[in-house]
Amino acid sequence: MTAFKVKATDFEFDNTEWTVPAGKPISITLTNEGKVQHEWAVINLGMDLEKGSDFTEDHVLWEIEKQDAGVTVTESFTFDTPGTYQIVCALEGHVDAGMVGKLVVS
Ligand SMILES: [Cu+2]
Repeated sequence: MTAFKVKATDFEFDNTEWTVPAGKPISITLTNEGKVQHEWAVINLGMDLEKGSDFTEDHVLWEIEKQDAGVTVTESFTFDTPGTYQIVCALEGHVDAGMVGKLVVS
């Protein structure tokens, strides 16, 4: 299984681009090294946010839900459709503070 790790701090991810194969389960480990809650959400293709206030739950293809400070979780998901997906932490103010990235599924 393809696996990668993401560290979230206040207010960025330790990487801003990840590349994974389509159609295979991907294991993603999120560690929150910040002082406030963070999440790692994959936005549906064609629905990229320009600003955080544009966000609704309808934007989310899949996410590792918000985690408390100090917590590490591992979850897995299969991305069936190739494309470049926007990644955000959609908690209020975090997109605009810089918690964005992209996931390339190829
Ligand atoms: Cu955040």
